Amino acid sequence: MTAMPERPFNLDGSRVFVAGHRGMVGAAVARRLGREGCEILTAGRNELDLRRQDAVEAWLQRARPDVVVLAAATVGGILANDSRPAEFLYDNLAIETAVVHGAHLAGVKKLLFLGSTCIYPRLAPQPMKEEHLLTGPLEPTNQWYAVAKIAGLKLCEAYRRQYGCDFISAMPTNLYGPGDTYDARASHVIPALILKAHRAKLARADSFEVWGTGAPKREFLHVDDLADALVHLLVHYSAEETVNIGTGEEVSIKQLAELVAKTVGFAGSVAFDATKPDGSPRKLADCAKLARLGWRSGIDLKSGLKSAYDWFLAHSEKAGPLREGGLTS
Ligand code: GFB
Repeated sequence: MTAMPERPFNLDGSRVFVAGHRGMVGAAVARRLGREGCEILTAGRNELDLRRQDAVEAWLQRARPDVVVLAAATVGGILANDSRPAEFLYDNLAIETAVVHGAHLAGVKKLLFLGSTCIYPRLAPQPMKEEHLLTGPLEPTNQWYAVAKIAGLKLCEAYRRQYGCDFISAMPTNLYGPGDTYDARASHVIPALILKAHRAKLARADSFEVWGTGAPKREFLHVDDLADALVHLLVHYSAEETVNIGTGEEVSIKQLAELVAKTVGFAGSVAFDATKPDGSPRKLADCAKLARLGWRSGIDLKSGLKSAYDWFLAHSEKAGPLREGGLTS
């Protein structure tokens, strides 16, 4: 069953706290909310550490938002997840407990928590439905992040059940777009491959490196599409169960690498490094529930990659071929 509220939630004139507004997702949400006639509240890292319960509670009591979009998180690609387990678990748990509990105490009317489709079992049936949560073991490379995100969505369920809070959660598939983090080691696959293909083009190299076997399949959602879906859910969804957000389309990492090479204008080949992990074999989200709620993705991968590369080029003075680190938002 798809639970639509009796009346849509009215964002017009409301005060919306976007937690994590400097990240790719938070920034896209703030851009999209700019069209809704609401007042957007933000707090920079130097002003508020979202992992500190007391500080978060005090800030929320002062700011009194009507709505909270919890887009703040410690995130990264497969290697960052695998090599920084304590940060991925602790930071995300601490942010969630501080913000969800603080929002309850401050009388927030609606809260939207963001997770990831890595909450589903590694070998979940494909496409993965919301009901597949907690039906099998997690993918080991991102189990820490997944456990934290499962705790976050359960917090929303628990506060709804015990205190009647209108707290909802959404699980987007792999994201990309303007404002992404570009770092050859720490970022997700799309920004990493854009960076590597771009550097290979500038260096006139024969190939660029792609981790793993190229066989895993992924579904990619442009962050502006995500932001649009989130606003739709804020207005039209009110129930315990989480909601998947995706495009319904998947590509292999090999196909993705070729598409990135084409987008960047790199004519060489790709070199697979099979010593790096593949991670989940497939992660396709079943978005039938979101479709029943009246939302579908509108940005295809080809045009989305172009907009991501355009953003990268506009911000890439720091990401030349000789630089080891990357470009972070
Ligand atoms: O985007 P990614 O790091 O995340 O990797 P996951 C996706 C696939 O791309 C994996 C391959 O099979 C990688 O081995 N890949 C190929 C690369 N070349 C590269 C590269 O240069 N960099 C990266 N990063 N990958 C993450 C989770 O899993 O997905 C997070 O670890 C989160 O917790 C996020 O859920 C959405 O899809 O494997």
